[in-house]
Amino acid sequence: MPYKRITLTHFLLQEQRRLGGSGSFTALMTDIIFACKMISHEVNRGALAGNLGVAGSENVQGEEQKKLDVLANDIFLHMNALGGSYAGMASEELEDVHAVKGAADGKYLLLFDPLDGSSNIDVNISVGSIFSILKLPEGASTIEEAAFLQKGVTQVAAGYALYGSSTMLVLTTGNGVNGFTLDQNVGMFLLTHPDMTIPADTKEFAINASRERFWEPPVKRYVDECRQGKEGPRGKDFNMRWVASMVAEVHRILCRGGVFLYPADSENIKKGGKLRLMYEANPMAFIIEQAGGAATTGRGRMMEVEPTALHQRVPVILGSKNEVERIGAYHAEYDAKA
Ligand code: P6P
Repeated sequence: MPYKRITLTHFLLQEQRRLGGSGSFTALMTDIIFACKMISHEVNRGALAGNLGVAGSENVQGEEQKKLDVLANDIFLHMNALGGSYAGMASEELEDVHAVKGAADGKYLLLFDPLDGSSNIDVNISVGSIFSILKLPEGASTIEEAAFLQKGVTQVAAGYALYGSSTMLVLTTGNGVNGFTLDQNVGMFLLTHPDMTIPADTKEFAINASRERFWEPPVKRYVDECRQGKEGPRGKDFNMRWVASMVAEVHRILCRGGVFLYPADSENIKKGGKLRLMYEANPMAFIIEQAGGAATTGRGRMMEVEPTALHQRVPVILGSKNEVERIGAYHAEYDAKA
């Protein structure tokens, strides 16, 4: 019975009482919740609202922006400035950090990818928003890039909204992972996936196989062994998935296990990899670890990477713990022989 479920707002209030919080954390999330609801509405209207297609501009990554990329970014910036919790924000869509005017008591920083996977929008495949919350460093008087360059282990909270067959918001505050589904009729996120946990083993891997010619040998070894199935060294058959929307891949892994790889390769290594550390890899790593999985660069824990630039890219390997550790071992064996 839907009215028997707990709302995200009540869940946050319970968390706040449990943690003895002052209430600022619930306020932090309130703005994000509003932003995700508004983006969900715009994504769901799609062509009817003239929201499909390109915006005719490029972002800081040199990627062509979709209309919904720009709209989602504007929604995140506007809604999350209203509550006064955030002293500053950083977005995949903005070159520089964004100081929030008038946020005198803003103690937090918000980093986000407002619409991840936007190449899927025009073909009606799931997209999502990813967010990460950091504390404003003590004594930071102005909002500069340096204030945002904190390791993933310092995150206060992280989450994503998935605009799929249903709209879901998945969140961790460092005490496990919980999933909430948006009831469009009453406009509330309701707890539907409490204490999400990733199985340590899996038979499903996700990688963009069109890049095989660029892969490093340890990645090629791992994927080849999976493809050999039960006749091969793994002794079991594997399935492959690739949605080209990280939020959708991570959600699938949270729901049924799996491993996601976007490794550094001979073509993207010049840029450090494909995915961005601060607002894609780190928030997803926090969520994955809190659900009992693992998240690495292939050569070290993701959340221990020392950031050097706001938009820096990293190799990403995350998901079922035993698979991620196996891939790490293959990298270590390879490096030892190099
Ligand atoms: P490719 C989307 O652009 C994204 O940042 C991730 O969401 C996704 O996993 C990846 O890039 C897809 O990359 O090379 O398959 O287009």
